[in-house]
Amino acid sequence: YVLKDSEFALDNLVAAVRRAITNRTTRVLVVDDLPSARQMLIDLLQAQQFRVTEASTGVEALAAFEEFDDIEIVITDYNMPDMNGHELTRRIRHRYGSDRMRIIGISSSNDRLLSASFLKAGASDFIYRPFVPEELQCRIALNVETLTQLKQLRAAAASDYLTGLYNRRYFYDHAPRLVNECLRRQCPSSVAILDIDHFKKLNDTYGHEIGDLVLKAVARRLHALFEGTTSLLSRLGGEEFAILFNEMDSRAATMLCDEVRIDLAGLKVSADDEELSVTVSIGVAEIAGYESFDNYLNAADQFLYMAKHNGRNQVYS
Ligand code: GH3
Ligand code: MG
Ligand code: MG
Ligand code: MG
Repeated sequence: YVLKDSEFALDNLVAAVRRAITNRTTRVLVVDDLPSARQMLIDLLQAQQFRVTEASTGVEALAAFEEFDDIEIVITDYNMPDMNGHELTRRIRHRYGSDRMRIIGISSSNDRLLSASFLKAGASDFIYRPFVPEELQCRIALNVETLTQLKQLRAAAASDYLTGLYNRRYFYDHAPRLVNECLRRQCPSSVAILDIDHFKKLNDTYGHEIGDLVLKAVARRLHALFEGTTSLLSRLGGEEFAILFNEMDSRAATMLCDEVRIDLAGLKVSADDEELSVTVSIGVAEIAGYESFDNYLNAADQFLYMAKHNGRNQVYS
């Protein structure tokens, strides 16, 4: 499950938890050349509310991944005419790790080594036919549970606890890849660092909890401003946020950042019986070539320093 850049990390967390409670959305791909064997699996899975896609050959199975991007569990037979279950497993594994795709081998062969060789080929599990339905159900449930736990871990690792925005780790993991995609298409991209002005004073005057309220309000507003765009927003830490602007040169990003600055200056945060407001300073750097991503962040940081030095509440690029 890849977190979409436009999605709010907190929403993903909620979705992951929701999916933990119900397996209704899990899609299972059933691969078996024998129609009756396939149908038996399908009936069992559908009785359990899984969405099922079927394939009668390895080639059909691989094609199913083109059609459905939500397959998370594959149950595959061993003996099939075009490619056997091991080969299919290896090919699927080549594209999807076991943290995103669970593959369960199944066979009526009495070769006792088949289970081990399936696991070696990359399968997550194996079932010998004939099986009792409960065994299939338990093994599927365990594999769904593993996937759900991994999703929750990924969502938690990607999101900032206070604001629910993507965190620094997520930003550093994903921004360089997005930048390289832009550069490959010869599109410009820019990166900005936004920092709240005199935030320490706000903390000192009103207390840390009010400071947190303001941080959350700024984060919520930023999220609303960038939701559904191709920009990647994150909280780097403290009162600092980073924004990657895809397909935007420094001029466009600077103009947009100035609108953001003005918008945030108009934000009112109710705290006790006061209405608080803050200003922000922003440094913007254009990403011009395949230098390390850190260099561009440093450049944005330098511009931020200049915006502060020049009196704050401004954008510098
Ligand atoms: P400048 O205009 O130069 O940016 O000044 P500043 O006071 O905003 O910057 P400085 O780096 O001196 O202080 C940042 C403050 O942010 C210090 C720290 O206590 C506070 N801070 C960092 N993280 C959090 C947080 O999660 N919650 C709260 N309430 N405060 C935080
Ligand atoms: Mg077969
Ligand atoms: Mg600050
Ligand atoms: Mg700061």
